[in-house]
Amino acid sequence: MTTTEPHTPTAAGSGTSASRAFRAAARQTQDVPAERVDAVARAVLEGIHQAIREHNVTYPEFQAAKQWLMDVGEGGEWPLFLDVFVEHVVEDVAARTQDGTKGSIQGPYYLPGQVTLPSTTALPMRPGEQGTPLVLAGQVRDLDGEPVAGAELDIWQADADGYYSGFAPGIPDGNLRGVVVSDGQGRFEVSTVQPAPYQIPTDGPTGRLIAAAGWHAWRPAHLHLMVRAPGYRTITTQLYFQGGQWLDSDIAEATKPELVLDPRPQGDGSLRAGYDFVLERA
Ligand code: MBD
Ligand code: FE
Repeated sequence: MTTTEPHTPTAAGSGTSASRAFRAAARQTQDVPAERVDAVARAVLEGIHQAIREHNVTYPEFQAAKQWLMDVGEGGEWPLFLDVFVEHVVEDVAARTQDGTKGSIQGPYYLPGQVTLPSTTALPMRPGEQGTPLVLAGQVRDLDGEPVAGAELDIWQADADGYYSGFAPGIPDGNLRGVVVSDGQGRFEVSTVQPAPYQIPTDGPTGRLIAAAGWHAWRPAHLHLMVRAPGYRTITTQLYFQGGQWLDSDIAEATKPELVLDPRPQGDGSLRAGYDFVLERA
């Protein structure tokens, strides 16, 4: 990182971290058959050709685009860019064959291997962690309504400033991340803080595109979760907050009405939200 202010996150810093996390993740490498590469790569290129013809793209514009694409790679922002602007469509396609709780995009800031926590617990937090205290409580069930005991809720979220541990400097590793295990009745109760909306870093190439196009750079406040249990299909999803800013204009187009929490003030300044997860058999 080149910043002289160690506590100010930079696009280059979080982009580099997100690229490193993506490369480190164990994931399916697939030998994609030539027919499929041909069909999909051809369609992508045809889409680009079509846009050039339709909008009379000039040589200077082509060279500017080339420069920008190089900057995205050098800034490590491909995970950010693709997850913000493309992943929601991949998720839509996957959702066609998915039952139970709705999924949403994973995004660039998941880190595996977080601390395992009991069913009633608090996410790891700094002393005096800023933000409105929030409790998320509910039950994991299968499609027949039977409780799923020992399900893992792998939770990660931004803090009250909208920053993720592991990607922004100055936040302890594992902050606001943890794997909560449901009890014998599939129940869980997790104490955390209300996350802030997330702003795409404005100082990197993705942010420059957003500004150049006159778009806003925001995702509504959200919690990320993977819910998994042996024999069940893992759900990767996000939960949002009723009435939250940007809920109807998420730049990543990853909200769904079924995924919106309705947290109730508890009279002591804290919020409590209920949410039940439904898993389908693998
Ligand atoms: C995020 O926090 C996020 O969830 C997604 C999908 C993209 C960028 C930042
Ligand atoms: Fe996020």
